[in-house]
Amino acid sequence: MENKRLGSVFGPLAMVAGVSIGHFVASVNSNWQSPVISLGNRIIDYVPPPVKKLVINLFGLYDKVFLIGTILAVVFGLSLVVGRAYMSGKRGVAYAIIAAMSVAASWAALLDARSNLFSVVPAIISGGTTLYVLRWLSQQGSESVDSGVEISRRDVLKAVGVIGAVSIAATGAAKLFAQKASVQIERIKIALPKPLKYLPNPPVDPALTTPGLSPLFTPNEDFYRIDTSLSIPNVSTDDWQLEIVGMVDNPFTLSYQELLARPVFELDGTIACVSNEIGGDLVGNARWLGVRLDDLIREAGPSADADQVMGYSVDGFTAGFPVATLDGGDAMIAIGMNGETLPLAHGFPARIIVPGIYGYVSAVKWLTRIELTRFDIKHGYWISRGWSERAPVKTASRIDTPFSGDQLPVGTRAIAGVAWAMIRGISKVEVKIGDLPWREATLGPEIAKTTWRQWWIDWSPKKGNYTITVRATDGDGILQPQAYVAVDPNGAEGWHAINVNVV
Ligand SMILES: Nc1nc2c(c(=O)[nH]1)N[C@H]1C(S)=C(S)[C@@H](COP(=O)(O)O)O[C@H]1N2
Ligand SMILES: [Mo]
Repeated sequence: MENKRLGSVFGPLAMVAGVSIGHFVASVNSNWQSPVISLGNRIIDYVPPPVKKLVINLFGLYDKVFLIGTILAVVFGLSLVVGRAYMSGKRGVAYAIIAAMSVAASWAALLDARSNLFSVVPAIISGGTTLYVLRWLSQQGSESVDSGVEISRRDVLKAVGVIGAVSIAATGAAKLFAQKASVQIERIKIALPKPLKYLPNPPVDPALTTPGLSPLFTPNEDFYRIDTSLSIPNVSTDDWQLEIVGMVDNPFTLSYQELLARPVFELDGTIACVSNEIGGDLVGNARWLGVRLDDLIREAGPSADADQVMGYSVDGFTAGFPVATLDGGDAMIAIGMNGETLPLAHGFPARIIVPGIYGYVSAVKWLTRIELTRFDIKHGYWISRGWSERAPVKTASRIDTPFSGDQLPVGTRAIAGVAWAMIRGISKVEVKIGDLPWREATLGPEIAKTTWRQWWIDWSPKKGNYTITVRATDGDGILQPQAYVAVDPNGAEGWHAINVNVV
């Protein structure tokens, strides 16, 4: 095999070894991050909002897979160049590219929220490994060329390379999983405190008798997940703490045990993502358990000038909402979700839940700091990216069943769905089928004004094509606006309509 072609094998092999070693090294310290993940996080930070939107639209929930895939593809491309340059004697080019990649990964690591100077270690070891393996492979390669038993030697070499790389990657992954598992085990062992007063048991769920209707409470496994984090932060409660700081007279810090020792209450609350399109499913309802946020802030003695409560995540995400929201509201630091300790994906050990405000300006997961500040001083993560500073949840309604595009047999069925207008509540839902007048739907139980409400009507259609539209009226008697408004900058507006064919 000529040298350049050998380089096309050695370069990628060396890079695989480097990347997996970097991954592995990162897993030994919970504040370090795999270089590929760090780079991905920086891309998420800096990519212009229109590009981000395009990717999310194109790949939906797979946007992160796409991002990581793209990074790996670029790394692979560079590794080809590195290998071929190295094997054709242009070692300087190979060294320069590897060094540049190490520097880029180090820079990405230093900008990680939990970084310190040592956070560059995985990136540097990653680059060093790549170089070392490349040199080693090229020495083996030249031996095989010299000795004239090229083919078999080369095959053995490949096998060694592949097996080595795979085993290293496996070790790294195993290490990462082990770490995640330890936080999972810690989480499972936690005994949540009991609320002073339990909320009544939920009523019989109408979804049990209406196939296709969303359950009143969304199971944790099915709950939508939205965050900017490429890997779910594994936060051990041992080194977690919650600070209450900023424009307060008595800043203080709570450990997880201290947080659990405080009085807790239950809240039935629906949370929604501002990016939820009309008819979309970035919304869910849960019974949260947590500590009253207004009590904590009162204890800290907030300055009268502070008008914003800003939450900080361990991953650097921030979101702020008006201090005034606390008055008469049930904002909480949630530690439990639907009878379980808060799941890792939903912010373990603690997150903020503020009824009636979109998640991106309130619901900080993996919470570690609450700061009293001012809107004219600090902006949360999404504000500089073009989203509104204040974003109360807009009234919305959704048809869950039937599904748009369905072919349905003739017969009686339910048209059903959910409507929400946290914290105003829902007073009426109406359904329009074709040209017929609006029909008022039956409403499910109102367990709280902070939750969505299920609705349904019976329908016995003849054959034909039908457009079905839904609209809701909130607890203040205000009808959901009909005119379509896009999700940015502060939430979609418009009536959800579907088309079905009865055959
Ligand atoms: N740390 C962190 N918290 C976050 C976010 C994030 O990106 N990072 N996203 C917010 C947004 S936009 C929404 S809609 C909710 C979603 O909460 P869920 O994933 O539990 O459904 O979390 C909020 N909290
Ligand atoms: Mo969101």
